[in-house]
Amino acid sequence: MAPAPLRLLLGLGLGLGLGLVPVPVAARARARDGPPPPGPPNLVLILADDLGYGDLGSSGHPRSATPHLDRMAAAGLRFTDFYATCPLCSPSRASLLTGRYQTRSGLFPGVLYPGSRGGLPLAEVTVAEVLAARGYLTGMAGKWHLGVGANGSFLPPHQGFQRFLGVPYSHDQGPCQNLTCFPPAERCWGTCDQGVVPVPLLDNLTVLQQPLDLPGLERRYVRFAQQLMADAARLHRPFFLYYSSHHTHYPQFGGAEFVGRSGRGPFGDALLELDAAVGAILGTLEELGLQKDTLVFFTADNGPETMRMWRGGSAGLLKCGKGTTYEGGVREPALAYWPGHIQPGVTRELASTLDLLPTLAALAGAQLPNVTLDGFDLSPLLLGTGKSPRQSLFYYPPAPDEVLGVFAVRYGRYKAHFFTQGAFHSDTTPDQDCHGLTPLTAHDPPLLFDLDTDPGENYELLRGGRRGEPGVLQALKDTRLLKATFDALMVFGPSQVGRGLDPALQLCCSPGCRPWPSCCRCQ
Ligand code: CSN
Ligand code: MG
Repeated sequence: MAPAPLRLLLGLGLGLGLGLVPVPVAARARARDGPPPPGPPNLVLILADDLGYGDLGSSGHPRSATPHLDRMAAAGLRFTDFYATCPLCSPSRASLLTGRYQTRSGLFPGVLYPGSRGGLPLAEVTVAEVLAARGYLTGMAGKWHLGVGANGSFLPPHQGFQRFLGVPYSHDQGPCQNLTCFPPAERCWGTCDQGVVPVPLLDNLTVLQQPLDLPGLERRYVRFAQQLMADAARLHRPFFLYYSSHHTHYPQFGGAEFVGRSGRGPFGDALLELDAAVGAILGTLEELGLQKDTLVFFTADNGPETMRMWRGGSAGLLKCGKGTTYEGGVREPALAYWPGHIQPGVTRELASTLDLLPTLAALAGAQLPNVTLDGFDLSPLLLGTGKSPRQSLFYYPPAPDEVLGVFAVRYGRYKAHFFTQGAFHSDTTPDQDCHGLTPLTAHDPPLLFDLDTDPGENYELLRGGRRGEPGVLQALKDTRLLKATFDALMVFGPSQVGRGLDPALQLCCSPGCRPWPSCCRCQ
């Protein structure tokens, strides 16, 4: 039983309609007009890596070549206010796949490394498991970054994915001077991580290549995706494809037909190859006649790594990037495309990667797991029959702390920063607030911004001329209450990253070879 002050807070929070408790998911959602589709829809979730809010043609980048994503944006629903739950990879992906903040599953602090003992706990229920239980053929291509474990016990085949082709972590988490990033023969720029095994490519639980061939990687992923879709069509089964590209994470790479073609340098070339993969997936759906039976959703895991300068992404008009709880760290492009079911348009409703599991489950008519979910069913928003139930969003830093709690709260148009901290990933921007040497700072009262009139978080409300506006003091009260309530209710799971490293857990294609780890090489 919660203590009396907490119960009061909770009552107030719920009474104010602050939306902390997910609404029950309706049975199968249907489009308002037209006959319902013959069966559960196919679901394709495409995730980019370290892609910024300002990186797509449709989000205003003057030199990005993203014709297929722009086509998805024009013919689908484009979100302006869509958020990841953490400005780093492993925590963000844990939330995406479970519909729960990463603090619950223990995916913190920072990210997993080759040899990490931890991983996404098997007791967590992933969206792949939810959909597999509903009869979906499930497959994943690309970057996992949720653990390897002894005998690969944390890998995707143990988390609901019936087929897997991909890499267990980031492609900079191995010695990349051994990798060819830009064909015909240019080596990677930079050195990446030393003293660990070369980065492996896995076919389910087996090492297929070590080190992986980066220029040929995206093409392999596309072929895997096309095979999965064609097999499902032949078997008359609905499918769930999680296409988790390494683009546009450092170091940039691309197939020969993309290098030098974008007009935006190595980053643009990598993005061009990702865009072509999206085009190939949409093309295959068309060939199979599945376009109107398939929802394709596109977003990214975290904001741009500006420390890579012109080789990194762009948050556009948003402040800072990867590693920070400013908007640039977590607000992402997001597109929902489903011809005949989702009307073309733009939505300013608040939404998050947390909402994907409940939304996809609703569309599939699948059972929700019997756990605390932090996501909401957005299917009415997608299908044009309602609004987003989400009113608030909580921002955790890469290393969350039970005492400090969430760093920032978004409620409606307002955002309050209770703590801010720079990040090395966000170095080199002109704004010093973003940088790695900018220390953790508490703000009381919080820094308050109106994201509708000031998405760049430039003009603080309480210390500026807008303190007297009626909404401003109310927003201060609301965000304080939301933080207190949310932090009091959050239960941190044991830290998975904190379980440390066991070098023997690093994947090696020739176990027992010497000199380890550089001998782990097989083609
Ligand atoms: S991430 O990038 O995996 O996209 O978050 O490749 O925070 O220490 C982040 N990190 C390697 C990385 C290390 C990454 C870190
Ligand atoms: Mg990332």
